[in-house]
Amino acid sequence: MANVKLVIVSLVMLVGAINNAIASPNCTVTIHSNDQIHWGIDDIKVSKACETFTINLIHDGHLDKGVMGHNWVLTKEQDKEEVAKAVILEKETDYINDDPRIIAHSKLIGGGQRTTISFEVNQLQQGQQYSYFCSYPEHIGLMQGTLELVD
Ligand SMILES: [Cu+2]
Repeated sequence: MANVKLVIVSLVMLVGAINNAIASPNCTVTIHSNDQIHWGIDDIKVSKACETFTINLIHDGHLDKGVMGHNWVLTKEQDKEEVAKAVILEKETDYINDDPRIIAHSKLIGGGQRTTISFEVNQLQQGQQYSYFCSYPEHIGLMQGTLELVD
């Protein structure tokens, strides 16, 4: 009888574990970029259930970061234009400055490289529209997207 109870308890735990696996949110996005100033994703939804969110940025091209660099910069939608305009001047620091409106950013990479950036999800507010873009000069027009916090 004790064995039957043990089996039942084990089954209940197994079902619970499977449910958790199904319900657990995806807290990572992989973005591929290339030499054509393009990345294949223009909308990211971040689940409130994520503690941190991770972006894997991959540069599938061949050109050096000095001529075809890509990075991933996150701001509020309304801050995007001003932040992007200012960082274009920051060649020495790979087109990033210490503006507190930059919520998160990756490093600048060139062809054949990859980089990962993680940020705390509790910095984001629901109902707020966020934008991400590549801050390399002239890339924002083709390399940008929206990000929002969802249930
Ligand atoms: Cu770029």
